[in-house]
Amino acid sequence: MAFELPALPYAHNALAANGMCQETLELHHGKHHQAYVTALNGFVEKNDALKGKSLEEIIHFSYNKPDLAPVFNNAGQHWNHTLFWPMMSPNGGGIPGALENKLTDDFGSVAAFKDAFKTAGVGQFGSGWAWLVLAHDGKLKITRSPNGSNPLATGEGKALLGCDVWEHSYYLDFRNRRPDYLQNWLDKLANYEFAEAALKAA
Ligand code: MN3
Repeated sequence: MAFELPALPYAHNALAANGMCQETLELHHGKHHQAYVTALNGFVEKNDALKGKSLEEIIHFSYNKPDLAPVFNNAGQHWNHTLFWPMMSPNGGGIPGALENKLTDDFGSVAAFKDAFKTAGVGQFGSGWAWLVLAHDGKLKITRSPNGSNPLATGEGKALLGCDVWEHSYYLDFRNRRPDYLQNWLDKLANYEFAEAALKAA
């Protein structure tokens, strides 16, 4: 079974009023994410060791193996983007009560959580991701990862929110202003309902 591009959970113009325009989503989903899926399928076709493995299995199998770096990067990016779309919402930015309590317990305040997340995203040199994860000790934690890596690969915990800080994610809307993109993402785009549901399911 070849991997497939998942449908966007909203229209391409649904996030425009919140700071992510239609053209960004058309290119990011239809071209960038599709390219990762196509490349990954090409690698699987040529490598019997990858055939029949789930996406998660391929990520674990290829992590930290230099000869499989292109496989890892494309598999990781397929996993990351599959989560990224539902981690945003046209009604984003509102933090439900249980998650707000947990953020306050573990970071001191919602503002401190946002500052830490933003710092991670700004501090990721070059391309990558900023994450809110539920770590193995039961605490929420901020991590960042380069390129196609993610908390699944590193074992840092369960991803509750992930923000793509590759330039293709924000350049049309924010040009070079990554800090402004991250602040807007946290305030208006992030789907905290998704994060709370993932927290409760953990
Ligand atoms: Mn991307």
